[in-house]
Amino acid sequence: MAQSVADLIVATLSQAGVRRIWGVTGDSLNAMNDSLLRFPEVGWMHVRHEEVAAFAAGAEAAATGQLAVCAGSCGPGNLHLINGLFDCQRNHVPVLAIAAHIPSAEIGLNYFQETHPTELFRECSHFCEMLQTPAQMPELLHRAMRTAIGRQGVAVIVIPGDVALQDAPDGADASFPPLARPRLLPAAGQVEQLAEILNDAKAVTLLCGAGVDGAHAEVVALADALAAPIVHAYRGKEFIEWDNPFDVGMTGLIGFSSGYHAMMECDTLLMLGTDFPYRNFLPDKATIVQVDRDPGALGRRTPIRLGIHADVKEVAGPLRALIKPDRDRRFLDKARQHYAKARDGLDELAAPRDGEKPLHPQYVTRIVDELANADTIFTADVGTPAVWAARYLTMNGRRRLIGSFNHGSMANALPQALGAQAAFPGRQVVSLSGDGGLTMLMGDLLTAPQMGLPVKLIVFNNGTLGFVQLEQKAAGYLDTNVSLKNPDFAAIAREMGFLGIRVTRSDALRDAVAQAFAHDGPALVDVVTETTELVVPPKLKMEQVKGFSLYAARAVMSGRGDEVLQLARANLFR
Ligand SMILES: Cc1ncc(C[n+]2csc(CCOP(=O)(O)OP(=O)(O)O)c2C)c(N)n1
Ligand SMILES: [Mg+2]
Repeated sequence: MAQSVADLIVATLSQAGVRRIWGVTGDSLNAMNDSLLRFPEVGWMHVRHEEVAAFAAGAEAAATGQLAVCAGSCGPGNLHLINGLFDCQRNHVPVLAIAAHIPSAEIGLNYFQETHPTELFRECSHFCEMLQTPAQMPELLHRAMRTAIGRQGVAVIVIPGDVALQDAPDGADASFPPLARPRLLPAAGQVEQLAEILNDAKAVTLLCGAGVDGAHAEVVALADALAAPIVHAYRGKEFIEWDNPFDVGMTGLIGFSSGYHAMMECDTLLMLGTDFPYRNFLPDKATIVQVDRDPGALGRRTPIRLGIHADVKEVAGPLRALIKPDRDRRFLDKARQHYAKARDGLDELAAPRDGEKPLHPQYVTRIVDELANADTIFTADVGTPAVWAARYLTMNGRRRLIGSFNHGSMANALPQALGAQAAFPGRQVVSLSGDGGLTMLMGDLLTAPQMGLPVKLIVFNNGTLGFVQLEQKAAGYLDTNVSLKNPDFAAIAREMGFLGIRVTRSDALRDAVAQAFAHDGPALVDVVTETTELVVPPKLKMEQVKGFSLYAARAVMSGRGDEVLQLARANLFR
C-alpha cells in the first residue's frame, strides 16, 4: 500500500522524536487517526477540549525543550485550539498545530464548518500555511517544524481531510535531521561598550527574564562583580531566583517592594533576556541597557542607551571579565536588607493560624512547597494562584514552574500539568488551580484518569474570581459578578477516578497534601480558602489608595462594613 500524506506526516513526526499528539478527533482527522495505528510509538492524547490540547502541548514543549504537537478537526475543532496556541507562542515554546480543514473542493463555498484557518491562526504563529496538494510534501511540513523549533513558537499546518488521505509523492522520505539551537554571539566591540557604561555607573540593577535560562552561573557572577541586586520578571523566577545571594525578588504588579525599589533607585538598569511589559515599573531616570536574543525586544518598552542582540550567556561571561574590581557595595547591601525585610513580611503571612477555617492561601502554598519533591514541575493558574506561586514556591534549578505568564489566560494550570506529566510520567507534577480556572476547563479532569496521568491538583477554592475582585476594589468599585457557587470538588474528582480530599481546616492540610502526593494516581485536594485574602501590590499607587478608600466608603454605606474590617486584618494598608 502506498504511503498516504497522513502516514508521511506521522512518520516524519516520529523521526523527529514526537511521541504524542494532543487533540480531539473529527472526521477531517480520520486519515491521521488511521495512520497512528501504524505508528504505535506516537500516541493520541485524547482530551475533552482542544484548548487543553494546545496548553498541554505547550507545557510538554516547555518541560522537554522539544517540539510538541496538537491537532483539531475542521472549523470549531481547530478554533478551540487558538487561545492555547496564543499562550504557546507567547511562552516561546516550539509547538506544531495540525488544523484539519474541510474538503478541498468545498473551500470558499461556505461549506458546513467552514472557516479560514490560515487567516485565523496567523496572529498566534510564526508560520501558517495550507497543504493544498500532496506535491508540497514533505517540504511544507519540514518548514513548519523547523520554524517552530528554530523560532521557538507556533507553526500551523492546515490540511484538508481529503489531501491527508491522498498518496504522498513517490519516494518522499520521512527523515528529519535534528535542528540544534545556534549560539548567538554579540557583535565585535559591543561587550566593551557595555562594560564602559557599567564601569561608569554607581548603582546597577539587573532585571532578568526567561532569557537567562542556561546562564545562571554567568549572571550571578556578573552581579557579584557589579555589586548589583538581581530583580526578576515572573518568567525569570525558575531560572535565576535560586542559589543567588543577589536575588531581591520580583517586580511588577504582583511583585515585592524590594524588587520595585531596586529597579527605581538604580542609576543603570541592565535588562537581560526580558520583555517585562509594565512601563510604570521601569525607572524613568536611569540609563537602560539591554541584552536579548530577540532584536524586537530591545528598547521596546523604554529608550535604551545600548541594545545587544545576543544570548545572555554569551554576553554575561565576557562582560564580567571587563568589570573593574572593588565596586562600592552599599547599593547592593541596602537592596538585600530590604529584600530580607520584605521576605520576612511575606513569610509571616504564610504562618499557620491555628485550626483556621477557611484557610489562608499563603499557608497552603507554603505547605505544598515544603512537601513537593526536589524536581517537581509546578503549574499555576492565572489569578491569585500565580501570585502565591511567585511568592512561596522555592525554585532550585531542577524544579520547574510553568504558567500563562505572558498571555495571562485563565485555566492554564490543569492542561499544562497534563502536558508536563505526559512528558515525564515518573515525575511529580503539581497544579495550583483557582476555582475559576479549574471550572473553566473542568471536563479535562477526566483526561487524567483516562490517559493515566497522575497529576496532583491543589484547588484554591475561595468561591470567587479573586484576582479580579481585588482589581475591582483597588479601582474603587464595589466587587460584583465575581462570586462562584462551587460544589465539593473533591467529591467530583473522586467520582472521576481521582483521590479526592476536601480540606476546610488548616490543621488537616499537611496530611491531606502528603496523602495526595503519595498517591499512585491523580489526586485533587480541594482547599476551602479565605475569600478576602489580599495580594498587596509592591507599592500602592496613589490612585489605588484612593480606590480602596472609595471602595471602603461604598462598602460601609451598602452594609458590607465587615469586609472592610477583613481588609484591615489582611494588612492591606501597612
Ligand atoms: C480566559 C480569561 N478570562 C478572564 C480573565 C480575567 N481574569 C484574570 S484572573 C481572573 C480570576 C481567576 O479566578 P480563580 O481561578 O478563581 O483564581 P483566584 O484569583 O480566585 O485565586 C479573571 C476572571 C483571564 N485572565 N482569562
Ligand atoms: Mg477563585
